[in-house]
Amino acid sequence: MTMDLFDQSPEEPWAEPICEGALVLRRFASTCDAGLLKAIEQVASQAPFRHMQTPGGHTMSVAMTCCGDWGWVTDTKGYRYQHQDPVSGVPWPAIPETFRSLAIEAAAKAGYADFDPDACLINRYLPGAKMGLHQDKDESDFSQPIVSVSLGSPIVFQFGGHRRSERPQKVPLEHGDVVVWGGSSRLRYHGVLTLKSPEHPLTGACRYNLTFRRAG
Ligand code: MD3
Ligand code: FE
Repeated sequence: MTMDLFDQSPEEPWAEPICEGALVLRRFASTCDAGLLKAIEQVASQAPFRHMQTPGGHTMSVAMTCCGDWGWVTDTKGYRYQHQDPVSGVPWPAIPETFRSLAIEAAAKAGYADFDPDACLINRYLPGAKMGLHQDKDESDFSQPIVSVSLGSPIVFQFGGHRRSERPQKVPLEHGDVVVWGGSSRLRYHGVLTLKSPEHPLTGACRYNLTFRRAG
């Protein structure tokens, strides 16, 4: 194999456990990054990114869209999964095959051989966007993991405990990192610190996060 200082080939992925049940697969998505970004554009052309309202009446700084049988929505009535995009009234786009195969492969690496996501939430962070500490508990079966994929600008992820008051640990997440959150980590509080403005060659000053879930 030839190698030189200008070689742009991606690094080999490696695994880092964060805690019981949570495994980071560093750079696991870096070889399929361009295809994932193209698929995000395709989903967003049918179901555009929007800033949803929290039940408390605040507008989220993170823009979101969904694909799959179920999409996660929030408005003044609360948080829930539903089959239709509330903006257009039509069903969410299907989960692109590039998304699905990556999520299933990552879950299998972490020991979840039968993960079959029916929901994918796509978050878009521009500089200034953040996500406060919360739990993901709108899904029906907490024995199923959540698989998250980070693309574009790096951020600092906050990983807390089972109570909001527990001080979170900081985990930097970069382009291509995939995390599988299962077992006793599944209901831990988590969030994302404010995106600064580091540019990524493929996305500019933008970060996307895909989360694959079994909602129904
Ligand atoms: C830990 N998204 O969409 S992904 C979310 O980067 C969300 O956009 C963040 O939290 C983001 O709900 C974080 C990582 C993540 C996702 C789900 C988890 C971590 C998790 C569920 C349980 C524990
Ligand atoms: Fe979450």
